[in-house]
Amino acid sequence: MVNSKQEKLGRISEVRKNSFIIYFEEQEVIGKLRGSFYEEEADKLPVVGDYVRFIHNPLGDSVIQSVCDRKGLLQRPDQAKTGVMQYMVANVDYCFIVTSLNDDYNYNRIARYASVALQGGAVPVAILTKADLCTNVGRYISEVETISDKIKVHAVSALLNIGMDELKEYFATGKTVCLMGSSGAGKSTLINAIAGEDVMETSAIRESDSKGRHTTTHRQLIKLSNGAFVIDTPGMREIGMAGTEDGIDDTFSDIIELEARCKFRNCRHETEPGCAVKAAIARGELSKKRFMLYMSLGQENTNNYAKKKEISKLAKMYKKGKK
Ligand SMILES: Nc1nc2c(ncn2[C@@H]2O[C@H](COP(=O)(O)OP(=O)(O)OP(=O)(O)O)[C@@H](O)[C@H]2O)c(=O)[nH]1
Ligand SMILES: [Mg+2]
Repeated sequence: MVNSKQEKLGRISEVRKNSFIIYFEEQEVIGKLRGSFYEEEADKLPVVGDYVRFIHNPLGDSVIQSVCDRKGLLQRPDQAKTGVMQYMVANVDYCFIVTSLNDDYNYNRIARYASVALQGGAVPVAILTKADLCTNVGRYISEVETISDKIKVHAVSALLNIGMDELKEYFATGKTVCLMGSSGAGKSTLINAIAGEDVMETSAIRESDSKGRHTTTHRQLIKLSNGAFVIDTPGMREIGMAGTEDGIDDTFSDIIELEARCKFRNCRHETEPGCAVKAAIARGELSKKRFMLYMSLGQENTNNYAKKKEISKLAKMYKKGKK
């Protein structure tokens, strides 16, 4: 019988193959899951950023008893496209969508990340890095601002300390900032600049194709000296849509409002009369490119949902067959 008084509250800073690193009283302790954890659903297992209750063992492995209720969870479908979700990080206040102002910049990708962030309860903040290498920063900022009124945008150069002061408001005591984006975009460099010391390893991008070298290999939570938390993540090229319906709706909430004004409730915005979406496009109030993006993200999300249901049905049948 566990004496609940012995339980301590910590925060997961790293997930390893067979163990977890728990941030607790300014130190990091190694934790393992209590045995019955393995019967739980995958989304109940601890991820970086989770607050956990655990029995502290100063002499060896501590034992994680439970995961505290989450304020939010950032997730994505796995890259193998099997419909399985990958639970990335929990309890994030601000999701920095880090994009460098070179070939990495991609309008659609920022919208995808924003949908995942909003779905997971985080504010999406587009950080356009390497502003020192770009001559038309203003154009990029204006373009990102058109994606959604929910996205905040900043252009910075961590190397030349340009625009960095604007970011300080996000790193307030007790807040959690998670950085996501392509390898080589400058996520770890930005964290080092904010922390004022080299807490993360960084390395130059490849000269041949400007791509990063996947320097950061695992998700890592760091506590800054003022009590703010920051999570560095390995570079991701793409982020798929699955279970992201509310996040997409939130990103494109103006289009949702327009859809509600269509004459027919099931309007497909194609040939139907009284279509408020088409009228807004015709008046120049809604860009066709943005509307098409909204439609394609929604479609991808629906397809992945259908795939996930199909896979879980097959898995259930397989389990039954084995009994
Ligand atoms: N010119 C310029 N280079 C930068 C800036 N920020 C980062 N870099 C460079 O970009 C390269 C990649 O930076 P990292 O911080 O390692 O990139 P990352 O996003 O953490 O990459 P992964 O860990 O692989 O995901 C390094 O050579 C940095 O010096 C910037 O503001 N300006
Ligand atoms: Mg890195």
